[in-house]
Amino acid sequence: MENTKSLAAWQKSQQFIPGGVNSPVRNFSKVEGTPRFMERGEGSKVYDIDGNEYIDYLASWGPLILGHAHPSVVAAITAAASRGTSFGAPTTLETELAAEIANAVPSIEQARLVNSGTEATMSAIRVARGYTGRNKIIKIDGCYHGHVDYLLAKAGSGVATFGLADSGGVPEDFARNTLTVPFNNADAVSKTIAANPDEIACLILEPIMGNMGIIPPHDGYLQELRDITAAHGIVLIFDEVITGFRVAYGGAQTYYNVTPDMTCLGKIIGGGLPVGAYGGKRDIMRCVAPEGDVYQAGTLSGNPLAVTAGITTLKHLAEPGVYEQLEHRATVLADRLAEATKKHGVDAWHSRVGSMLMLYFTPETVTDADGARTADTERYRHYFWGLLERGVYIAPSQFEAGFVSLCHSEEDIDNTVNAATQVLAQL
Ligand code: HOZ
Repeated sequence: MENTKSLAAWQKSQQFIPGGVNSPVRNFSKVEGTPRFMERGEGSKVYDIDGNEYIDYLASWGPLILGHAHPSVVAAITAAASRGTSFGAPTTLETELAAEIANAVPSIEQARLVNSGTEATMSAIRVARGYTGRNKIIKIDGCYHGHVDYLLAKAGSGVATFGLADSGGVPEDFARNTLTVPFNNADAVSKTIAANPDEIACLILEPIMGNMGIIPPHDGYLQELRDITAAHGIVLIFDEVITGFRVAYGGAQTYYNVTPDMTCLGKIIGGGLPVGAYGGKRDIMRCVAPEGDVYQAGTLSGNPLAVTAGITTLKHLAEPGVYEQLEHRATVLADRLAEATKKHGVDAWHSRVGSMLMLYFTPETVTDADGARTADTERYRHYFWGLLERGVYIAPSQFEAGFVSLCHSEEDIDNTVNAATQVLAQL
């Protein structure tokens, strides 16, 4: 496969951008090779600057549930741009998006729109601390909540990909109030609360882990967390930046029927443009300035282009049958990949919830971050390159997720399974 233009582009980008990329895992260093520089996307496909076509399961790391350059999203953004790209003053579009989010997500009565998932989690935790008057927080080993200083302790995604315990540049004092426990272990949460009585402001987690591959919660785990946190006046925050509007219109909290106190969103609600949101019940959200004393602000927050892309995307997702179609396509893909690994005697654990999936190269069932860390990343590297060379683009890390969009056709799934079967035969 031709990649001379990507190679030249990467050599140049490395002169001016650290690692040549604006987000670490894009750099391909853990799968060793040249990152592909993308030129355009259309539906289920992306095209790099050398003219190669790929069936895309990265989906810009989750937002593109409608596929690339969806015509109505593009038309809506174009029309919005012609009216002005930013006002720094309220627009009715922002209320429309916040209202639709409140309508869809059980825990949200009010939401603040921000520019990224990182801003959403950082702000939600500040609100939880302001609301409770407590400092400590509990996070889950392997959950990734963006690059907030004190949330980089035992984080997933790029931090896990690069094998970092945490991040440089974060003073120990900043992370002192972050207590970490394993996923799918409610006892560990109870013990941590018991050891820190009346000191925990919030427990934040991805209800389905999506930054160590895909790790679903055990039956009853989220409800146990709900009960424990409620009993101790601790704010339960679901980071649904990945799962929001992905596994169900109302997110994982609808899928599992467990309602947290606060929710963080991003990705899909921006339809491929930068947006995040955090929200909760009114008695918590009234802590936010100017009503309350918890400060949070942003020049481009509620940006009309991003909000328009989000509203248009949500309108499509609200149509009947959408989530059934996603579930069906993803199930067929995951089942056929499982058959292929079995046929070729490759030890693999296939994880899937809705249209999110990951294949781990391990014979064990993965139930937490430690389990995910046992996966054979060298095998994943071979699998990744084998697929890329056959025109299938998946995350360049075992510790990320794959996404099926509404644009993936049966032919795409067939071609993907055929490519994977060839690669697995050679592993
Ligand atoms: N940490 C992000 C995915 N989990 C990576 C985002 C990106 O590189 O675009």
